[in-house]
Amino acid sequence: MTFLESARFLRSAHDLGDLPPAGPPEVAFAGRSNAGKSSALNALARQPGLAHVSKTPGRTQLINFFRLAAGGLLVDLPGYGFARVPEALRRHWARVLSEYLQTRESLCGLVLVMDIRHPLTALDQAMLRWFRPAGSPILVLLAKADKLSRSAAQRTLHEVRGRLAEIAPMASVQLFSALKRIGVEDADRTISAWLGAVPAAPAGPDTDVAMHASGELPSKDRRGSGRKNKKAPSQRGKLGAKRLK
Ligand SMILES: Nc1nc2c(ncn2[C@@H]2O[C@H](COP(=O)(O)OP(=O)(O)OP(=O)(O)O)[C@@H](O)[C@H]2O)c(=O)[nH]1
Ligand SMILES: [Mg+2]
Repeated sequence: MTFLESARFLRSAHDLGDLPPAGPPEVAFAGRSNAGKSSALNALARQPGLAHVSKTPGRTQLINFFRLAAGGLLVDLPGYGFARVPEALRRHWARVLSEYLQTRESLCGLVLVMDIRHPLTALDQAMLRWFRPAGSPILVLLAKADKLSRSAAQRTLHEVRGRLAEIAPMASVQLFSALKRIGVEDADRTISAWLGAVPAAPAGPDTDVAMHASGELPSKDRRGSGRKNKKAPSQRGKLGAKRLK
C-alpha cells in the first residue's frame, strides 16, 4: 500500500471553526471549480470514490479532511470561480479559503489544481499570493492533460513554469491526468515527501512519463519538489487574512 492509499474520510468543515485541531501535517488541494481537485485526490489515494467527483461545477461545498494512517491529512477544498454560485456563498468561501491558506499552522504544502486548458486564472494567482508568504512548497498540477495533444500539453507546461518562476518561485509544476494516470507517481512522491513519508524526490525527468512514451525527451529543468517549510508553523498564524475581491 502506498503512503497516500491509506487515506480515509475524517470529517467535513463549513467554517474555520469546524476544522480539526491543527497538529499533523496537512496538504490541501485547491483550484477552480471543476478543475479536477477531487479526481486528483482520488487518483493519488487510489480510491475512485473517496472524494466526491461531479460534472456539476461547485460540487465540493465543504472542506473535506482525509486522514492518512501515518497521521497526516489530505484536504479537499471547495472550488472557486464558478459564476453560478450565489454571491453570499462565494464570499463565504473566499474568506474561508484565504484565511485557511494564510493561517492554518499545520498546512505544509499546497496542491493547486488547474485545468490545463485554463491555467493560472486570476483566482489561482490569488491563491498563490495568499500562500506564498509561508514559504511552504506548492505543486501545480496541470490537470486533464489528456484533453490536449502531447505537444500542446508540453507547451503549456513550459509556459506555466516560466510564469510561476516570476510569481511563485517556490512552486513546481507538472502534467497530470486522473483519467489516464499521467503524472500520478510524480505527484505522489512530492506530496508524500512533504508529509514526511519518503525523502524528497530528486529533480528529475519531468512528469512526462507520458511524453517518454511518445519519444520526446524529458525536460530536465523541473524545479525540485518537497521543499521544507522555511518558517516555523507558529509564524503562519501571524499572517493577516485578506479578502478575495
Ligand atoms: N478528461 C478528464 N476529465 C477529468 C479529469 N479529472 C477530472 N475530470 C472530470 O472533471 C469533472 C470535475 O472533476 P472533479 O474532480 O469533481 O473537480 P473538482 O475540482 O473537485 O470540482 P469542484 O469540487 O466542483 O470544485 C468531472 O466530470 C471529472 O470526471 C482528467 O484527468 N481528465
Ligand atoms: Mg471537488
